[in-house]
Amino acid sequence: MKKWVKSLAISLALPGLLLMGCGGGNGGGSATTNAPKGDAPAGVQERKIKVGIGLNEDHPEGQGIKKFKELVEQKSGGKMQVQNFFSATLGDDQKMTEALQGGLQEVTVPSTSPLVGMIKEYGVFDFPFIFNTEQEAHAVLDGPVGQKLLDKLPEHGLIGLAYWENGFRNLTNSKRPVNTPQDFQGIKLRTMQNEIHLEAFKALGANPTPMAFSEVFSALESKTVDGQENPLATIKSNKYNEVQPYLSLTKHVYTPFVFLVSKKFWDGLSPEEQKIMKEAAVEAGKYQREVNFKENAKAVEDLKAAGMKVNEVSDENRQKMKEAVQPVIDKYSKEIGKDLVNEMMAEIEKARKK
Ligand code: KDG
Repeated sequence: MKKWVKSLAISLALPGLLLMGCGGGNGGGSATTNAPKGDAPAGVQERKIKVGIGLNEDHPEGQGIKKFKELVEQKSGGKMQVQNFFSATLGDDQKMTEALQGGLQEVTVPSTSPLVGMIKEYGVFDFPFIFNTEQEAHAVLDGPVGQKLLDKLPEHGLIGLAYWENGFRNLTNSKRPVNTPQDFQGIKLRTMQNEIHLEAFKALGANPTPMAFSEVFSALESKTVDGQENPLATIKSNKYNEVQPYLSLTKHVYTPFVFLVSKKFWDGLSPEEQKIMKEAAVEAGKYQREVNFKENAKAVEDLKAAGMKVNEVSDENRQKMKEAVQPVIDKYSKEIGKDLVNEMMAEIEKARKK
């Protein structure tokens, strides 16, 4: 595996808008640039906040937690100090989420997919081919459906403050371009640890293997698996082009990130400190979505320039893929609850009409 230079976290931030529900390695070292301690608002005391993500500092999510750091330190007069850790320095999503539940870490921002073992309703975001645009996804996440799912976190020792954006997932592999469902046949595919993804790719004829994100590059390099699927910004940031000749623009699933805070930590904060955390998470999330959209828009050309053979999947073939996975969507719609699924589909339809 190419040695990554795990750089130190130095965060950036800008003030933004407050939206309800909208919604990564410094080599283990702490940020070397902390906002100077100024006049802290009343009700704010010295706090240390460890933020860990699986993605790299150069990824839009890394940019997002750097912005979060600056916003929190700015709003608290430097009293609330954020320490960012990138590239799974603090462990993979599951380990960091458990660390929040145990009060050993304060913040992580994983995809919602690994949470479905704990909260099955998050599986609605793993249904393939239900969103056509980021705007549709934001309408669901920032509306009543997204909030209902955030409301299920506290009973698991977690507080969800905002949804950030991982984005539309695309397929890379070392075997062939994938245009039709038949092209998936026999591809050993790494997936997130999420049963809907596993069953959907089996229905398409692939041979899926669940695996933590931090193990993906070495599994591709050693040919343990033939392929993986992730948003373009992740494919680029993690240099999958070095071990994956083919990129197929399937846009098969839109994955959100969810900004998680340890409930043990959260419950010890004053109302003023909680307000600072919430505003910073939402404002940084708005910024992160913008950065992510721009990065994903330019990543295809960058990955082509890096040598990947890129194929667009036609609408007709995406429809055939959707038909192949429909039985999986039907099965999990029943398991999750048709009311929530129907509410989400209605939100999508409403967004489409705008
Ligand atoms: O910590 C990084 C993961 O949350 C995110 O990249 C998940 O998309 C993901 C994957 O493929 O594991």
